[in-house]
Amino acid sequence: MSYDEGDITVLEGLEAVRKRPGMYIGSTGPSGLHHLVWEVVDNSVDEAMAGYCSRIDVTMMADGGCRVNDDGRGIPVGPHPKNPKMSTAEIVLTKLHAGGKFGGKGYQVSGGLHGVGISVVNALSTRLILEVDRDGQHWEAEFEKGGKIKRKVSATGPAPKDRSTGEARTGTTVTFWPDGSIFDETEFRAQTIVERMQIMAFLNKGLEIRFTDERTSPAVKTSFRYAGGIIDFVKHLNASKEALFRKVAAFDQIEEGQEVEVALQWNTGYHESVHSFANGISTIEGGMHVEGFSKALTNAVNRYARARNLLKEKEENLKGEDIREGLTAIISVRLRDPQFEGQTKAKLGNVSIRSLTERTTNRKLNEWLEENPREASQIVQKSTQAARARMAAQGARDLTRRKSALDGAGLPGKLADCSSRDPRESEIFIVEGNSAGGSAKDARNPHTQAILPIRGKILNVERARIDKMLKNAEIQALISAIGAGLADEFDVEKIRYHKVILLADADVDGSHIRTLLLTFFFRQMKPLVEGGYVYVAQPPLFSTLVGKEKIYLKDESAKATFLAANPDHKHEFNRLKGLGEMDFAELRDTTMDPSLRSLLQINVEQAALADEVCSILMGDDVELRRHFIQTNAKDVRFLDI
Ligand code: 0RA
Repeated sequence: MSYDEGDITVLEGLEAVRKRPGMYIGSTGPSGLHHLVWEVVDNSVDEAMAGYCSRIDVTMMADGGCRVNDDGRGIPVGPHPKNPKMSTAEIVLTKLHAGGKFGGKGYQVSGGLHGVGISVVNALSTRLILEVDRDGQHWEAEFEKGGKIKRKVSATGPAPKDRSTGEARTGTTVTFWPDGSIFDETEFRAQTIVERMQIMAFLNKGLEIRFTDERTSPAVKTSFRYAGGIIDFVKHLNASKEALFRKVAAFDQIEEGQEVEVALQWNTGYHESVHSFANGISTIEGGMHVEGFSKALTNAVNRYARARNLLKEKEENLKGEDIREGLTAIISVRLRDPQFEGQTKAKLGNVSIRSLTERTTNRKLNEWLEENPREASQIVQKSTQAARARMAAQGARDLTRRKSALDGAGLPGKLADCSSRDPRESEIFIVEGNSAGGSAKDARNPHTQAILPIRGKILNVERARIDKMLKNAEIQALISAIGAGLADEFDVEKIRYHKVILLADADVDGSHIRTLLLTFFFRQMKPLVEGGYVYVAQPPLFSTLVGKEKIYLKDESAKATFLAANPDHKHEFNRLKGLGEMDFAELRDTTMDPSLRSLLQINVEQAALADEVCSILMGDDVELRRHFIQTNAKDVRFLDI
């Protein structure tokens, strides 16, 4: 085969991709590997956005390949206008930056890997097969070893006929096998792909995206198609929550090749869940589109509230954060040349989109509020409550701060503190119930071990507003004993103990209180969990005598192991009752003495799970609760450690 000048620059281009794959796909880890799939799918999505494609099939093949098939017009196969010796399709697959945007009139905007094109996928594959149905013919080409052409584009027969219309079909199929000498791993993860395909289907109204995993037997099939687009996305996100009202507000606007689409609905919860996208790429750091939206939302709701006298003249404006409490929103924009900025390149920097999003939201949301007065007043009411809670919380925080300023005077009465002032050697036991607290005080080492008894079940912090939570005596005692503030103001440098140990019974109530406390730490003192300062004590269930020595066995399985190892054991097993009933020696030897006890260090995943369990178990949605307990029975029990 002879190469002309054009061919040589092509090979040099793809060689550059192989030399520095990170420059094109971010990394050679799992994220980079999946980027290959996104790139190919994005090309089909572009074809759908242009109005010519209604279905995309993504298949993970048993031999490790990935196939993406669409029913678009098919990549043009004829000679390329600027290089008539080559097929356009061949150029698309071998030349960098020759994606769908050449020729001018192709696409207005494009997703893609910020536009790197399928040639990057070809460069990073050991083999790639292109099939095109177009002009009544079926065309094929094959590439190997990082994009070298093996079979030139040629017609291999007629295009298959559409079953219902009898007409020749059109479309593109790209099948590729990622190069194991480039990627750390070449195995695609089904869940990663399914999640992304669902989001793509939400963002592209009416587009059907099907996923088949042929690596399992039988093959697993999933399919997504949303007639409502991002309206369905918002409904989906709110499905497990209680919506404030049924309607979803939605609007869009196209202007000078830029497009913005917004859908929003409130739920009765307190979290803000605003998701934004630019050309189908998630912008988790937000950016100009989110700024414009937030500003206009705050403005529109305040203006409405003033006009209807729902907000009195002397009252302050509602703050953005008050209005966004319980808000679920999708902001999706499309633009020609997206600028991704920020630490993880996930923040949209294009200033022009801020103005479009802001103007559109202002005008359309205003109209929506006028047309939906019942819902509008519910929004204002919820925002007003949030504002009140915010002011009350500020008051409560100021109070805690003043108290701790009085040097130690803020320590709760119930706390039996340790005498050491060195946090590194100090421990605090948070003990369920006063009687258990009493035994623990007897069993402790008063120099390094502090005891804080707490009574009954503390408030469920997930569902209570922060102001209510701060009024709770148990929570107040906890905050001042730990001594490092809370939420945004929590300063892990100030914690008074490097071990915060939860000590509760091994029964259902004990498990419940542990879950609640972990939720509180996860939500309000996250660095405490992240730093590994939170522990769960694990008092044993059994004791028995070996000669004169009392030994302890953690649970049924430890008991079984012990019996298997000591078949002649004659002594009875004593089932230890609740903490309150352990005598002081039992408590000391099993739970408090650092050389004998067993502690479980809690990590963020465990705390997050507790938080999730809490929010679902305490939620109002009975169906969801039942479903969760059924499907996660193991995890719920996991919290019974
Ligand atoms: C360039 C021009 C045209 C279509 C495409 C590219 C195209 C590319 C891909 C990649 C995957 N699926 C695709 N479908 C189409 C338009 C050609 C025309 O005018 O017919």
